[in-house]
Amino acid sequence: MTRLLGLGGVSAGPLGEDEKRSLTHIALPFFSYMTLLYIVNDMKWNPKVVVVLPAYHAEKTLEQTVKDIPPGSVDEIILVDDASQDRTVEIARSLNLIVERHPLNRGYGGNQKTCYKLALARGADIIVMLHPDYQYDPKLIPYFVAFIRDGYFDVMLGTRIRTRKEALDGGMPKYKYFANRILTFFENIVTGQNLSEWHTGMRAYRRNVLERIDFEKNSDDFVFDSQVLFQIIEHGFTIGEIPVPVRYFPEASSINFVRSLRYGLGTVWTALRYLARRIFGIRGRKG
Ligand SMILES: Nc1nc2c(ncn2[C@@H]2O[C@H](COP(=O)(O)OP(=O)(O)O)[C@@H](O)[C@H]2O)c(=O)[nH]1
Ligand SMILES: [Mg+2]
Repeated sequence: MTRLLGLGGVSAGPLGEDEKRSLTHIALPFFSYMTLLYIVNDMKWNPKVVVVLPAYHAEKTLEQTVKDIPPGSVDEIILVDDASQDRTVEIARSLNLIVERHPLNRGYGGNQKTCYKLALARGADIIVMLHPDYQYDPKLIPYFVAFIRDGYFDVMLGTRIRTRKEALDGGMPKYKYFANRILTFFENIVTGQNLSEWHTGMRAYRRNVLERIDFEKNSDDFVFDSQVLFQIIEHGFTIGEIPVPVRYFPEASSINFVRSLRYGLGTVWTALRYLARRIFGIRGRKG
């Protein structure tokens, strides 16, 4: 062995006392430390990441959405089709997604219930919910996952609203923007949170969140999303936010004014029930 470790220079032959000491004092601790680092790194949590796509008439946008999910960033992709009358299921199968189909239309909340049940049954550790309408940027999925995997938050929300100009220039209809701001202000006051928006469609959950909250009790309609957030807060889970660029185009936004209004009123009702539980300790259906 070349005696590089020796203090007295490089020479061949048996090790001297100084060199033996260097070996035991420097080389051994160094290699033990490196081995330990390697083992700890290897033991780091390697969660099973499952993306769920609650789909309804998504034939035009599904492929693009799936293609933008960074390769290697997720383990499985599940699509639940809510009895669409277009080629959503056919395209999903051609993309090798795990596909489940509702024989009858159940609604957006009902669709998510199936999504989460399937993801949990398949052993998902982190579940990312993404609309297959190519509205939210799927390339950001690894950031959602990292915050949960590294223990910062239990739930991550993608926020579309940083400035009014950006949201409106991006194509968010004015009435949706203002309704979102007013509802979000109200929901923050009621819960003591400081979320920039409560109505995003891109979210990620740690497994135990979905196991603990009773999402099955929630509505089958859009208000499911609001009910889930109140349940999450009631259970004391932490929520983080990530800015997500969004696109608005006809296929990415199908909810009309009347459905939005119903969603808004349902959200206010959910918030009031939460408030009543907090103030009066009223027991009842959570959400
Ligand atoms: N399951 C189900 N999903 C629906 C229905 N209507 C819309 N969606 C889905 O709900 C999500 C949000 O709707 P969208 O129109 O994009 O809302 P917006 O982007 O907030 O204007 C989309 O992924 C739609 O595919 C429905 O009747 N049933
Ligand atoms: Mg949309």
